[in-house]
Amino acid sequence: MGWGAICAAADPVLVVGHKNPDTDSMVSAIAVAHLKTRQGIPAVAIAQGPPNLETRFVLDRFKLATPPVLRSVAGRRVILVDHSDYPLAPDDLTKGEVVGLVDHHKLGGLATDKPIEVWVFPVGCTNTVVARMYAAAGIAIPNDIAGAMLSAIISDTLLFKSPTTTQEDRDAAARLAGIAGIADIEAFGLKQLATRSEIAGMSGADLLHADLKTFDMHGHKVGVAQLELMDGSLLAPRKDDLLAAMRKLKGEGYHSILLMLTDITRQGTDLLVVSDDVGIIETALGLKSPGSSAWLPGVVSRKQQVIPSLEKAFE
Ligand SMILES: [Mn+2]
Repeated sequence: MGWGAICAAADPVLVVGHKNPDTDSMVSAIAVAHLKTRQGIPAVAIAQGPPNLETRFVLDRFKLATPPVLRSVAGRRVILVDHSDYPLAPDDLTKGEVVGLVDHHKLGGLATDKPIEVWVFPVGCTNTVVARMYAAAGIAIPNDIAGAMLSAIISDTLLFKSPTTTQEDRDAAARLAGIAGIADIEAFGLKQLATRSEIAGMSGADLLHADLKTFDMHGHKVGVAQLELMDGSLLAPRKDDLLAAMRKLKGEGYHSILLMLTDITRQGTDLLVVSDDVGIIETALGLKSPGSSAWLPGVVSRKQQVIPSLEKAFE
């Protein structure tokens, strides 16, 4: 083993969430890094981008340090959180060594040379899985991390309204709120989710890129972005602006760009589509009115209600 390898082995494990990090990705990286370090495996949280407005609110509220932006993991041991798809992972992930996975999404094609620690459960939030890891390890969750983990569950489940929500998410949230001293989860959650509506001053491109995930669907590059607002009508005047940003992004080799404008209060999504083949999107999602925009009642989850249908349609 050369010096490089010896030094790399002594470096802390990097814990990283997906590109365009959201609150769940950032906080699960922080919480898993803390747990691993407590278990005698030095680990640090990193991120593939800066925090969004909601995550900024959460990190400030619980006085947690912002994970540094680090997009290269070559030569490092890595724990992936909140994703296992290569397009969402650091670009040079295959030059590092994945030693763990903590997630609540479909498996995204991750391959490893050695056995790894895997914690993947079909629950509403990665931090619900992290809560399970702390319980299994018999390690207490610090107050500040518990508060942020509660926020991540609120974020991913849209305050328990998303169809991805499970009883375990609710139970974990209640326990975490107790540790963090949050008496009224509903009031706290509404205040947190309101930060998503701070769209004034953001350009169409900023809004599109705020929560954009890129997928490889059977050889087709498909981008699905989502904006979740308490009042979706705030975005109505921005549609032309958003469509222009989507057309521009599509020029970067995409087959389709979808933008979900999700209205948390009305529980539905206004879907904007720019595609080489609008027909395939319409068929996949059962859109009735052809065109660049359609209202999808009851659709609020990208992961559960949009991605699987798209994957199937592209097969
Ligand atoms: Mn998540």
